[in-house]
Amino acid sequence: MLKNHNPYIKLLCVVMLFSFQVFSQEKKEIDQGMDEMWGETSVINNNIREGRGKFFDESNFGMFIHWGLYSHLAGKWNDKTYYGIGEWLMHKRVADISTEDYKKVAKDFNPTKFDAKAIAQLAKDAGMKYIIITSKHHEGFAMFDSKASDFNIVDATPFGRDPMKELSAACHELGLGFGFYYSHYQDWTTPGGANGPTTHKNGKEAPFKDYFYNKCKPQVKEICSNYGTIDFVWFDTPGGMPKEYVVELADMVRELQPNTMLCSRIGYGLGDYVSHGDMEVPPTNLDVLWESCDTNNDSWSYAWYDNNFKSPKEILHRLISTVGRGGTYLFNVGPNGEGSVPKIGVQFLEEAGQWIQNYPQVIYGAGSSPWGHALSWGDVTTQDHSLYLSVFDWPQDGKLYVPGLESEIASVNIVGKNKNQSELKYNRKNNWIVIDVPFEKPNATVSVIEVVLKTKAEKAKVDKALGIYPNIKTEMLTDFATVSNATKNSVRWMEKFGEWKKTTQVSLWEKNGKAEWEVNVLKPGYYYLDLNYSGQGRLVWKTTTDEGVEVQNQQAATEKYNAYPMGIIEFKTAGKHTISVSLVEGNPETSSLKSIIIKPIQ
Ligand code: JFZ
Repeated sequence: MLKNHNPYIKLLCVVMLFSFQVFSQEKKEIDQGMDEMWGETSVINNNIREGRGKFFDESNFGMFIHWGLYSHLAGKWNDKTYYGIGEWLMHKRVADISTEDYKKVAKDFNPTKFDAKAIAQLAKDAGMKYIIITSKHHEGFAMFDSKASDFNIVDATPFGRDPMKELSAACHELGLGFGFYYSHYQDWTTPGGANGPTTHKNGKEAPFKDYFYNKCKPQVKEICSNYGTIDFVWFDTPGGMPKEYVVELADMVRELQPNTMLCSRIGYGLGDYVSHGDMEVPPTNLDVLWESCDTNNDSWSYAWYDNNFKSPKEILHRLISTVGRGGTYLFNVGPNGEGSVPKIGVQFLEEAGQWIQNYPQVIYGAGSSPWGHALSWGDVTTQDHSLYLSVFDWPQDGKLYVPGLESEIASVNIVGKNKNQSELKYNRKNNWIVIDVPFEKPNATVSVIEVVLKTKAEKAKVDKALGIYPNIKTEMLTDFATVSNATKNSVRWMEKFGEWKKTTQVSLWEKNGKAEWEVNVLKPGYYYLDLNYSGQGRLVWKTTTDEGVEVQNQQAATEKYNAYPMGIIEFKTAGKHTISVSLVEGNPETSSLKSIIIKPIQ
């Protein structure tokens, strides 16, 4: 199964394949339906940063677009709203629309407000380097001119134009990269497609190969032949697709578009980079080519009720942290049935883009954080000799604390200001750097401090232990804990349909079970201690330090993770310490620890 010996890829694969766990019966049923479809998508055999991989590796920010017939339905069928990811509306677990009824919808789809140039310009203004758009999603409707199937936007709708021709041209004109999403395994309206009709119109059985040779392969040939250079082909949900078909598809794409990048969701390790689909940034650095796809509100495709748009600051936070973890951020918008991108989403993207214009060095071509994880006030990206400290929570007391930085420093300055005005004073305390910063934040959204080192920044010498800061709280996830006589695993669950949440937790506590963290304390003294966990009834937890300090308390528990105050913990001396947590009373199976939080007392 695994030809690649990179331990991160193996770890990812193991986590993805074996750790799905869910909470309620109803959720379990739905999850299994969707899990089956994913297949083995976290494995790649290629990990190329030069040649065709260079553009992807350096861009770090792209636009994803989910747009199709479902955008016209907008999450509603027969006057009923179905909440969750809108592009799944037709599916039997959502509105359960028949193929016949769904095909009729095309007659009313007329996105006259679609303006390819405006969308490409939006991507460019947002600081994105390419666009990847759905050419055909699971429901089978082609958003391009297709000879292989007349269930497409040119032949089946009053619109009659090929918007993909317009968008690919607009991207090429603006110097943006361009790529297609294509659902290669699932096709819910085509005989033989996964989750689609199992017989042809004449009643004859429809095997997968009929869909593959009549539609999938010819359509992929079309998208790889008729739209100029394609930088990405983003296949999705390989599920149980037999390997020989995936190989045949990959070979054809490589021949038609030798410079295209394939994401891992093609299946069988045939992709060039790993795609994470969790709508979130992983906690630790990954040393492979990878991307995190995320959406600007809750659904991927347009839904009439969904206006929970991520703020400009949230967009920047997720983008910078993704780059800090060594990845690329693919951020989705969902144009509506008329073809336009919802206004709030546009505004927030433009604001994020204005910030990036002032801080391009923080994003483009930037390397990962030498800490390997986020810091309590923000995150770090690197370029040559510079560490860029992006501060999301600006300190109130004029001090920015940087834990464990052991490399020699040439200078520290505020980015975005005149060089000689912006140099900052700093001093070393143990292995921390304490930077004197202005009380007023230099940038209203995200301020950036540049630490110029005497060595290459990505390879800076850093003590990776989590810092306990004098002026900001630190949440320590169980991802960073060493666990003994208990089980650490990754759990995923859906909230709204198709909206995945994920966390690492420690449960199944045995005798002497504990989760232990190594921390780096700058200032000795008292701190508040909270524990974040789920469980049943009331639980008693005990937290101890290497200095013999003990905090034990009882609090309530619910099936959702929640943070509860445990009391005050004391560090008697500065420097490295260990903190360990164990369960004293409560169901050892269901009591699940997610993180511990240490807060300075003010
Ligand atoms: C898939 C699609 O089913 C969905 O409609 C959307 O297009 C999304 C981008 O991709 O959903 C997935 C697939 C894989 C994961 C999560 C959602 N995953 O591996 O975590």
